[in-house]
Amino acid sequence: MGKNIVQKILEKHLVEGVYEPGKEIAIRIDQTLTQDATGTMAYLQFEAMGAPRVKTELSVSYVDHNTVQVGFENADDHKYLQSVAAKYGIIYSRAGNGICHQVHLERFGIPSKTLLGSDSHTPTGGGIGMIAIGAGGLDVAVAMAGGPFYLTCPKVIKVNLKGKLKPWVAAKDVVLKMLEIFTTKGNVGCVFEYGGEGVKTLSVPERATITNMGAECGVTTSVFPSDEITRAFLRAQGREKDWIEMIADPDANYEKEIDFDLSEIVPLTAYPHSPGNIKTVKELEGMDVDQVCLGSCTNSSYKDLMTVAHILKGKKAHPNVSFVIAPGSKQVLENIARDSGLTDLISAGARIAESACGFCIGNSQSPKTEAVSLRTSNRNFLGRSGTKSANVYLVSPETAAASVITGKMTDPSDLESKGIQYPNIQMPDNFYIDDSMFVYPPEHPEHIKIYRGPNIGDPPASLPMPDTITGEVTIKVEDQITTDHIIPAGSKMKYRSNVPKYSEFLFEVVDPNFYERAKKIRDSGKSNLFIAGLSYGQGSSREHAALCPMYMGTKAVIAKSFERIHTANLINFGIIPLTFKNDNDYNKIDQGDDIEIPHIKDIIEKGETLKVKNTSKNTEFEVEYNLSDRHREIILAGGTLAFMKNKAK
Ligand code: MIC
Ligand code: SF4
Repeated sequence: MGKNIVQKILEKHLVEGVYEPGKEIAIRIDQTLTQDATGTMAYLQFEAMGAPRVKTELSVSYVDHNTVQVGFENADDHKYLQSVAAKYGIIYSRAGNGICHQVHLERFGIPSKTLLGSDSHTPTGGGIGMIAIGAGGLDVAVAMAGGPFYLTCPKVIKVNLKGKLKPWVAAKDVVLKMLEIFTTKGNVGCVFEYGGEGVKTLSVPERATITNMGAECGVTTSVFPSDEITRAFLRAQGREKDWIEMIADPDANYEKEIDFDLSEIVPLTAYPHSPGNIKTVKELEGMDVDQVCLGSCTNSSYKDLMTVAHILKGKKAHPNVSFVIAPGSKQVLENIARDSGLTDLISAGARIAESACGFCIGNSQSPKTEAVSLRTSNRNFLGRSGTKSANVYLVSPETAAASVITGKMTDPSDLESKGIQYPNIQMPDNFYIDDSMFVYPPEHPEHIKIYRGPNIGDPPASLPMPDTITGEVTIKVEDQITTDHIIPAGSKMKYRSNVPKYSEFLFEVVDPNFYERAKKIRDSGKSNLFIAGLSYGQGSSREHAALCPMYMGTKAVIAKSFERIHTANLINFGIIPLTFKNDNDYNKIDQGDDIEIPHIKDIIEKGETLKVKNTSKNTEFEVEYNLSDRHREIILAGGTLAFMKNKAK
């Protein structure tokens, strides 16, 4: 039986277990990436592990999230990251060089390698034929120290692309269609592998848009073959030597296969407040638009920006629309400047923001109250834009451009009736390349002192699992609670290195009184317990969604189901993810109920049935835990760092 791409790459990197979907395996990681918002904690944890230098083939530390620098905190963190990178053999990508995923694709991605990144959109690298996976910072720190990455051996779903996109339809519309088909839940443990004749019609940045937003479906990663198109992209990046062919065998086996006709796709949008809420643009046509934001790691490539530049050439942004552009990288910005696209965009009235995450993470360009904001980014969760009452719609660059002109949600194919032809931008044969914003580590780092500003605190220590958990339900939440609900980013993100301060914002968007209540419960000696519905912990890789609850004394979360990265983060910080055996028990428990989980330590050790007592209601229900032996030991020790320390003794 032939092999698919996922199997080929994973088997080559396997260090523990056997390749069998559903079973835990461990793989060697060739490359890592971190970004500043998750990076500070990842490197503090890396330092705590005591490794003298990173052991990967390549590790890069990007600064792209917290670049607004209101106050000293961000700049302090940047300096810390730069000094750590120099000391431990990591390439440092300075603020202004661009968004980690876009830059990594351009300068470092290599087909058939493994990449682990402390950001959920690391699967962008799948566009170039890598197995690129998002994880919590602690898992990335372990990989940098030479440890393997543990994951559930994935079920591979083949997406057979045929046909060709029509003019005015984009890769963004393809992945929005994927979200309509697969939704944002129920895909944990799967990988999307793209194949078929249609693959040849998509450039690497288009493929990367599709793999990037696979994260919104909750899959472990998505991957495209590495073919002649990949080779041409690497050649244009001056890196043809990095190319290697990576295709599935003709008789490869898959868990499931779906056919996907590119020529049938029409412009789509994800309406508030989930990337899984899909409608056609036509259905919403005519809706007034207040803001249009172009950029983010999903759609900020040369092709994206040049397409918009050509559509807007000689046009002006509608007076009611605030039009913002954050180019994905310095390379993109420089190339569109050299090819005159930047002039057309500025002339149309674009507000040019830094090459960084910017608006996407809500740390700038928050829209007005109740605004309609059209964004080419990947997430439209409630409050993520920084304005809770705003309504964010995710769209393609083409739809964004059309709506900039009209001031209304507009299907871009309507532009033809206004005399605007589809630009059909081709990828350049050679990009203008300047790597001067990377700082390479010295060979002899002995003299380097790590800079620690007042914003940097030590990661809090966790406690082992107690014999019995005695706690109170601090909060009961519904289905599809994202990490943006659990701990907001945006303007609060500057406290990532200061866990006590950042914890004050837990669940802020859901319940502003959460922190005070949790503090009272913790100070009374009880544990804070959370109850949740389906797909808890969707979205980002931010480990603070587990780390801050750990700091508040949380030892267990009970949900109907969990998402992959968040599950791993909970375990890393000694919090046990429990699922209801009977989903109906969710309805029988309320916020404020006193809960006891008797003999939890003993029961987990023995792998026996776990029961939860609701002492307020005098009821009892069963919960399940799906832990490998290694997970079990980590949970009992109180988290991965404690587990590693115990092992080293
Ligand atoms: C996001 O898009 O939500 C982020 C901000 O990039 C996060 C990482 C973080 O919270 O720092 C992600 O996607 O993992
Ligand atoms: Fe940055 Fe947005 Fe991409 Fe996250 S999704 S890495 S915040 S651009």
